[in-house]
Amino acid sequence: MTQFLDLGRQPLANGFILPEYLREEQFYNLRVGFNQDTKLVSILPPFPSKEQLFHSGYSYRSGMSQTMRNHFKQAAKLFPGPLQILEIGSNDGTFLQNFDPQRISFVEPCHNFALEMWNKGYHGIAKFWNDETAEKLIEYRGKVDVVYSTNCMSHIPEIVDAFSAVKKILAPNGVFVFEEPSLLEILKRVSYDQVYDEHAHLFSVIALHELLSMVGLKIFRVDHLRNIHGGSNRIWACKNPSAIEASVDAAILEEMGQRLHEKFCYHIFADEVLESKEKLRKTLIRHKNNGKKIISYGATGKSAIVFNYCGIGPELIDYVTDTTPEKQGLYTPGTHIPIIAPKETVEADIAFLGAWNFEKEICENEKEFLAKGGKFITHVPYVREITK
Ligand code: JHZ
Repeated sequence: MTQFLDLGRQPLANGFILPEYLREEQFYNLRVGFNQDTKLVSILPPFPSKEQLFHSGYSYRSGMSQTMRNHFKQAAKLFPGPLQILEIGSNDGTFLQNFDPQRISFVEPCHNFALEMWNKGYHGIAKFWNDETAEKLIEYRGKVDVVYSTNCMSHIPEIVDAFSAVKKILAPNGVFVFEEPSLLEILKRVSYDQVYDEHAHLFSVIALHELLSMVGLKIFRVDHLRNIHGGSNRIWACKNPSAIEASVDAAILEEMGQRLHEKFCYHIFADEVLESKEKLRKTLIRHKNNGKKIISYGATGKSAIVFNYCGIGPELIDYVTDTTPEKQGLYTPGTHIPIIAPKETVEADIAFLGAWNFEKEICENEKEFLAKGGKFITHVPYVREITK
């Protein structure tokens, strides 16, 4: 592994915290490396354990935006008819709820979410995804036609074992479909805040091709989801594809064209990250010195990384708004900015877009703020101001 990026001392990205627990807050050093053999980009140990990250107090809900609710509704249409589906990492059930409980089961390590799904009549296990969990599910419900997973595989450090367990639970003609942020898009957009403790890996199609082959799965289709979480890939893989679609070679060739298989390109990225940090800090400080009131929009895991890496705290940002009830009343990890429920309209001169991946939806909802001269600031794909 070659280290190419050091994002410094970081708290748990989703470690929203109460003031009385600030002394117990945990930190680690967030470093990222490139594996020359597999071409995989991963965070470097030591990092927090999966039990520290995913537990019954986990507060991220995938259904908190219209964009994702619509996305999962559309995605569910990909699997019509009587197919038996397993969703790995079902979170708050935004995808799963589009199906009859007879057709779908789930694996979700956060008990708070598993409980919600059980209460709605869905079958599933509140465990981490691994070989043992796959065995248990096979015992209860047999093999499945589809394994679907979004923003979960990249969260599993033992990724080859996770893929191998997927292969085990797939019926002979079963299909594995999973969505993850695209490493190519992360590099293009300098969205370094997609790197954090929960994201053990950032996947290129090149690396996925390699890793899935190791367990006997082949990619036969790649969909680019340009507007999902800053640009994601939906990967389709199975044991014996009858045909490989042109999208697979096209994706790999595009990534090779951008040199994602060579460590050099990651060093360039690291320089761009540093530049982004300096520009963002300067921009916010300039506005603050000019007497502007700045808040942040969306208490995201991503903004935890930006704030801690760039040294942005309560001296610059008055508060953060977030629609997730579980996050309101807490403080941002590491930087301790209060999180509150959103107001009717943004009450500030400037709002940093913590949830920049929902820029379109947020600008649409906050037309009044923009019309009154309010500005959003984001660092993706470069530090810029969004005005009316
Ligand atoms: P959002 C999480 O990352 C964690 P985060 C995780 N590791 C992962 O992989 C990705 O998701 C997929 C709020 N919001 O999706 C809701 C508003 O307040 O960017 C959410 O708390 N107002 C599993 O945390 C947050 O912003 C709004 O209008 O970086 C968005 O979080 C909208 C649209 C959202 O994920």
